[in-house]
Amino acid sequence: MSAPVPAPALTPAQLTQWEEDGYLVLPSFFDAAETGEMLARAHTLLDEFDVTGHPMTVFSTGSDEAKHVGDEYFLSSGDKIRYFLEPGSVVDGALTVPPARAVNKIGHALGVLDPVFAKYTFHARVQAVARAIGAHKEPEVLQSMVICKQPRIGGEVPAHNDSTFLYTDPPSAVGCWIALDECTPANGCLSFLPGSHKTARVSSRFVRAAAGGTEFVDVPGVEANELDWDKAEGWRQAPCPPGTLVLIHGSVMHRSPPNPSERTRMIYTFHMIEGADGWVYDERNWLQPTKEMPFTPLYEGPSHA
Ligand SMILES: O=C(O)CCC(=O)C(=O)O
Repeated sequence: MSAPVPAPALTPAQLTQWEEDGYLVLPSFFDAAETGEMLARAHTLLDEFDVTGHPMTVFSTGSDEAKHVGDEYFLSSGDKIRYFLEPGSVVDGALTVPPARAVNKIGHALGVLDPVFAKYTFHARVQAVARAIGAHKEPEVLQSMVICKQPRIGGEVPAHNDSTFLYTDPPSAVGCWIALDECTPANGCLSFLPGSHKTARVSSRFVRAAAGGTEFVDVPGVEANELDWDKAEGWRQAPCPPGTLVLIHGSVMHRSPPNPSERTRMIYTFHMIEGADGWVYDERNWLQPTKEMPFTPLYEGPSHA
């Protein structure tokens, strides 16, 4: 008897939506037990956070270079599990809230180094969805992290597209964003500008500056985006329950507001780029693979976890 043919990971309607909108919301992608395991692990990591000796690196994402994170702790985090603080949690070099409440995000190799997050990053269902969208021949995983969006102090993520931050030539980034808590307009759910992946150019990229730190530089030959994306018509909120997987095209504009509410908005996210010949991820990018830990092929999984 021949083996049963597996059900397609995405329906034709979902694939059309992905192509039209540049993002796709897949509720119940992970069940309650799976999501609960990731959420519990994220809380354990927060509870284990010891601020002693921490350089007090805050994660801030303003497009103003002076405000963008770029110290050594950040730049060498691609093969580690490190804690970045909310700007609103540090005053005069000291925390104003308990350490577990001060963390903006934990990254950037969580999905490779942590067994729980590795299990779900390289899950057969994730691999099947990656095959279904067909964005990459040889997807490689990078920048895996928990984003906490803490109650009251969780900061804004301004409008951006991910290929600016995970630049390949040509652009190829895709985000896999997983809700671990209920995400609502009140606690800072994602919003998208549907279809903007077709019009937004990846005209700038976030790199290591020669003088140290980080900066945005123009991508040669690509006309700059002139639009103020925040003022564009058509932004759509994407509230979702825990267990939802949201696929994010590397060129689609998206953002999330601050979290003034009393409820945490915890998520886990990782990204993929094309690892096949013909796509270049160069040494200028802020996030660098290391000899010990090159970016991990999605269809192989880590040898480190
Ligand atoms: O979770 C958020 O609020 C922002 C995430 C995001 O922008 C990303 O993963 O590219």
